[in-house]
Amino acid sequence: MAAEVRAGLGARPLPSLPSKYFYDERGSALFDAITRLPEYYLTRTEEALLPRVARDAVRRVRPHDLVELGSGVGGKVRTLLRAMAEEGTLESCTLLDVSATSLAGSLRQLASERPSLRVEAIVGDFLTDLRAVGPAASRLIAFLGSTIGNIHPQDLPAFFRSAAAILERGGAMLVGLDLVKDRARLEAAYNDAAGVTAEFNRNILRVINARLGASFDPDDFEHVAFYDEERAWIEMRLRARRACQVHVPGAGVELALPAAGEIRTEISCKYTRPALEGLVAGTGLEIADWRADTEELFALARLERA
Ligand code: AVJ
Repeated sequence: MAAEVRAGLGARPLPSLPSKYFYDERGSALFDAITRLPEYYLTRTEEALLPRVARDAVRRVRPHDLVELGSGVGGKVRTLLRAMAEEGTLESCTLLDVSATSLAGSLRQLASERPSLRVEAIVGDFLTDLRAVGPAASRLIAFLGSTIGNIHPQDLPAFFRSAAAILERGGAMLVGLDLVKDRARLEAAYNDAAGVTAEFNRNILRVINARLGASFDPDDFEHVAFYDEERAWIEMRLRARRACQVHVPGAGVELALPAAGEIRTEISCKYTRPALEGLVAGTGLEIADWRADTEELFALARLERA
């Protein structure tokens, strides 16, 4: 963490922080509140698509093993497990998430709901720690909720290759993707009227304070979120309301920000089917199914191991 924060805050012209550090206990609760906001169409649209897509994927792959990447606090894993149980294929499940707290909660819930299920939890980063997931003959990976949006498109082919490496032939990954759409709709989802996203954004500074002894005052920072149409991503930043000098002793960093100086805290990439096809090509995976809602707000893609 110290090395990542040092590299991020040292970047010029735009210092940044890795978005995975939003998710301490408070950050995970704030994100959970975001998923229920009227402006945030992503979660409810995906949840409406998932039962059918899950059933079709399970019938096609017949997975004994489910791996959920970035599982968070949601109930999506239960929809997938139910589909596997109904088809009689369910044996084991691995959850991988950066938040030990939300993993503990999911584990407790799964243990009480499915006492015979073999469950494993890995505290880790899906970009670097997929090798910690052991082999399985017939596996479905779930990478839902548009979490893929946090991966820089440049890094996606390597990520797809590492996912292909934990799948046998016929295994598959279900990916939830937020789709390119009009700017107003996208920007509203990241600038909610109740200010929950702003509080979520500022929470990353509290996490850096708590874990690296930093001296950020979250009240000194204003929430910024805008759609970069050329890169097809929402970018979130924190903008200093006044000049500030921040110490981050745990990372050996001194950060001087001028008034209105910005820190990038997240990218959230928006996709089209052709854009995804271009990034999947040659990685050992291929798009086997693509399902979107009628408004084409969100899609679930099934990528199969070729
Ligand atoms: C959890 C990465 C899917 O990008 O929409 C929500 C995080 N950031 N509001 C997203 C987020 C601001 C979210 N993901």
